[in-house]
Amino acid sequence: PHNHQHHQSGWTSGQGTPSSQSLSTRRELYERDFPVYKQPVEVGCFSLDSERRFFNDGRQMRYYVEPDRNPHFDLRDGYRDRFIKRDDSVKEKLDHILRWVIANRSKLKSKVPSASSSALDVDFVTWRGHLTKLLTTPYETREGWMLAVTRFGGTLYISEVETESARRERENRTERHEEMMYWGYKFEQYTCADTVHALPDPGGVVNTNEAFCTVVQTRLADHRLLFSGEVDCREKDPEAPPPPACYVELKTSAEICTPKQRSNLHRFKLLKWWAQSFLPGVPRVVAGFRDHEGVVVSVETFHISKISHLIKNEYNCWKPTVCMNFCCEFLSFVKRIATEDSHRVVYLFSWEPYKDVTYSVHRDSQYSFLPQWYIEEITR
Ligand code: 0WD
Ligand code: CA
Repeated sequence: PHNHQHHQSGWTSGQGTPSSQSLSTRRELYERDFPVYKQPVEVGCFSLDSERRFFNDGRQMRYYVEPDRNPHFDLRDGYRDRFIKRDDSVKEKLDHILRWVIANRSKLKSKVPSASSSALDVDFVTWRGHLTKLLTTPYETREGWMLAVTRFGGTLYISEVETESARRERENRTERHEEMMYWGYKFEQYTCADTVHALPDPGGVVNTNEAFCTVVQTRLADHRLLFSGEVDCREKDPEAPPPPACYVELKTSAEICTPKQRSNLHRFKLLKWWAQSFLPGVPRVVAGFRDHEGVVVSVETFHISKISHLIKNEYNCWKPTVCMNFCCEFLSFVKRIATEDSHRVVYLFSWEPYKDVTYSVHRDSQYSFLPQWYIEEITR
């Protein structure tokens, strides 16, 4: 019974010409069988400390401590006096991932003897968060994106560029919004311990410079992917499965009081939660539901593998297969467009809601993002 649109591509051609210079994001074009997505394998991890220094190890890993089903966590506590906020005007681009690659390149080296020394044996290197944005694009109606792509040594590097409107929003956040951004981190502090045997310390300082990131390898159809994502914590049970299956993603969300609110959680928030955790193979999200005063009043676990069933009864709901097929087509589009292999060239892919994905090409521009130290190290 599936599906007459199987071979219809999202590539459009201007004025009937056969060249395909843009990519449609219309949902109907991507409703077909789920593409092959190999089980993600953790190939390494790294940590960023309280001063945002990189370490090629898991020192910032934290351990999940199951809270009471109905806790009373005050998420506003410490916002004024025990909060050190990362400077989000500093754009780190792919730098941390590239440092990891340099430190671990033997794990990624091409097995083809004739390949150049910079060959990595993957097609794409990026942040998990950038892939999440691609997965949710067919359903996004508010925020566009810009992704810079450079082909270097045969590998395509994808790094986000902040849009004008995202910059405006960041520079004009209300005091309320600033505080609510803290709430998510505070919830982590209530539910995470620094060691297997310790307990959470809600009296400590929240420092958003600190991060533990997993690096995973997987394949989406014929696209070999290497990406990194920040992981909140892991199960502390020594019998827990190996990473990424022991990882837990933490979220906060507004308390649910009506069926309409539950429906909206399914239709909008679960899309983002599913996409973010499905990509690296994180099996569950623990959500803290908070009231308007920032007090967590209930906690619920969402298993990623069950989310597609949860949403099936929602009217006009998102579909995982549309997300994955769109991402896959976008990566094919990138491979087809970004052909010149040079660290000096950036192909800038741009998208606004209700429009097609378009691109422009930039040589030796402000958009170049592969650092000189990386070019030198990897071509050695
Ligand atoms: O340069 C950039 N434009 C970005 C850099 C955008 C997004 C992330 N990053 C970097 C940062 O170095 C950060 O350490 O990525 C790291 C996290 O990467 P990710 O896992 O690929 O990002 P994402 O899945 O969007 O976010 C995961 C978590 C968030 O948790 P919630 O529950 O809110 O989704 O990482 C945090 C946040 O806690 N986070 C960030 N941390 C630092 N910088 C950023 C950011 N820009 N965005 C989200
Ligand atoms: Ca989180």
